Amino acid sequence: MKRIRILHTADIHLDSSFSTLGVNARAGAELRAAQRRVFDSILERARDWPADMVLIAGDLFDAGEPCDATVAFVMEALERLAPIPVFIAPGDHDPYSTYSPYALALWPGNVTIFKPGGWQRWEHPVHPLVIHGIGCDGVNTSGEWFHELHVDTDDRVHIALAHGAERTHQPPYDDSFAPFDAADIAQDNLSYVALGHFHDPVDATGDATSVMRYPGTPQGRNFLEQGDRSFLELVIEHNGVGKPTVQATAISCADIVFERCVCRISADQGAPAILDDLLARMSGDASHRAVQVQATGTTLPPAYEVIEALRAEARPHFGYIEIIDALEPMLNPPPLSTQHTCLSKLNKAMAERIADASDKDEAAFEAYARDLVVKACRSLMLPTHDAAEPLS
Ligand SMILES: [Mn+2]
Repeated sequence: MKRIRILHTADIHLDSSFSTLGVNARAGAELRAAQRRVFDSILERARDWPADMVLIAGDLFDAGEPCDATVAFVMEALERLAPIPVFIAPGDHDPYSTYSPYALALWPGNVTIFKPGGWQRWEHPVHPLVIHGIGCDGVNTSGEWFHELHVDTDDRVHIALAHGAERTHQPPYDDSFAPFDAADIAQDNLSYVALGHFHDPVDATGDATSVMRYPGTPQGRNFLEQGDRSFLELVIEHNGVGKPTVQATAISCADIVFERCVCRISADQGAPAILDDLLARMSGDASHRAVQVQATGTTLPPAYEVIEALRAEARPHFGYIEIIDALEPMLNPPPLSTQHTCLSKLNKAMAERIADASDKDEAAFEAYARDLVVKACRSLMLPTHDAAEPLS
């Protein structure tokens, strides 16, 4: 019985800009550092397990021409892994082109980079094992190469490595680069297809005769990539007769976990208490959480100030935090609604404007204007106004 251990990862997207998150430079640098830590930890696991080989199914880099320091970081990390062989099939974000780092002659001897333009094969010098791989060229987006692999009918274990979108598992928010059907590549003597492109883990095997998996991105990059992330550990067992068995296990590895939560804001509960509540609700260490908080409740001064204070106080505790102001305007805040004062008349007029607003943004803007005036009147100009006798 021959047992082969393979580590399969993809879509690491080193050097992402994180610009769509709207993060500042410091947070962006921290998230990029997290991507590197995750990459290092995956290779450390490959060394300790130990894996017989590592497969990287594309989008190792976020762009075709990553910065030199990142390329050097990857080359050094992979060299430390020697003699464990590493196979890379460049993806649509980091295609194999003239100016790509993949075209450099500096890659360590244990690294094989598959080129575009046809399937290449790597035959193990000792074991009955063949790796078939192909890279993206940055131009061809058809996925036609998934039809073009022909695997020998022999007693060796055959594995394919490529980047593209299996049609039946295409998520609605992802682009459909290099679309193909599992049946296009599946064949009797192909044990495993190591795929990359989808950022959530996907088992695309379906009815196919070959096992096909996407490990997903090992480090989330935005709030569509929430929760823990993983890479795959594969154990392929082969006794030389019949089809080898493939067992795939997802191993958690995200350094910073993205998650969303809802937090009810009330002015009588100050920012420190809301922050304590938020920290208690985190599933892990807050400094390794990127959190998007939906702040709900009804606005009445000083609720805006609570959100502002919460933003400032929460920032040092979290890997990254954004607080979305989803407060609803309060049309008739007490005690204005029951009074007969200039301020209550102004509130009534503004409440009509808020109610008549054409959209949510305009309503929020009118409510904010109303709240500023109410607050200014109460704190500066008319300190006793709210104490006026209610209408009977
Ligand atoms: Mn991709």
